[in-house]
Order: sequence, then C-alpha cells, then structure tokens
Amino acid sequence: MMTSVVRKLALMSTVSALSALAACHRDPPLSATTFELHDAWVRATPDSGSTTAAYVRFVNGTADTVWVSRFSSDDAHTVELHQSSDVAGEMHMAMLDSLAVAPNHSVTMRPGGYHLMLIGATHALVPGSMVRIVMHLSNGAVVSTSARVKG
Ligand SMILES: [Cu+2]
Repeated sequence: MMTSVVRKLALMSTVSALSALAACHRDPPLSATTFELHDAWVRATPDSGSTTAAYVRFVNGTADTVWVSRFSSDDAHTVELHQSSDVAGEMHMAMLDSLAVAPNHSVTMRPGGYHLMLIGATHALVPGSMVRIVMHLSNGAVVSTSARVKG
C-alpha cells in the first residue's frame, strides 16, 4: 500500500529527532468486540510551522481485518498517514493509503513508526487543546477521536 511519495525525514522539523522504528504491535486476544481508538495525541505545532504529527492506538476487537484510511481534521488542511523507517541509516517517511489492523490485534502509532501528519494546521495547536481526527474504516464506518495536544 506504500505510495511513491517518500520524503526525507530531515525535512520535517517536528519529527527529525526520531530514531526508533515501530512495528505492528501484536497483542494477545482482546475482549473488546469492536474497533476502538485510544490514547490519541498530537505534538504541538512548532513556533515557526503548521505541520506536526499525531498518534493513535487502533484496537481491532472484531473478527475481520480493518483498514483505516481517509484521515481528516477540521484543524488541519490535510491529514496524511505516514510510516517512518530507517533506510540504510537514514530516516525516511513514506505516505501510506491505509493502515491494516488484523483481527484481535492493535497497532500503536508512535514517534519513529506509523503516524499521522497534520499538514497546514488552521491555527496553532497548543498543549492542552484537543484536535478531532476523523477516519474511514473498511467496514464502512466513519469514526473519530479527540487527540490531546502535548508540548
Ligand atoms: Cu510524517
């Protein structure tokens, strides 16, 4: 699902310090029977920029793989799904079309791994405020989460 758009992480000041690569996090079977969004947070926008990253933990308690795609927010012009990776010692970001969450598994976005890029924030995202992020699931549902802005 990786697109041809690959950008050098060094160009993104908000995430240039990241180094760890996060992979799909495989959990033991969950008791939940639904698809849930947890622990969403956004890094505050830098003083001189309107681009930042957001992180969400996706918990798929259903019996089917769920693909998450088409992210948006009223607080940013564009929301893209990205994956950071280490390519020959250099950190890169790739834009993805969708994120697959296997049945009874979770995927945790974190610095250095999967993340959402909020591009063109419509206002400064200051610590303590909340950013609503909307996304579409492959089962047809449209879900959202409120992400807390952290400094
Ligand atoms: Cu990114």
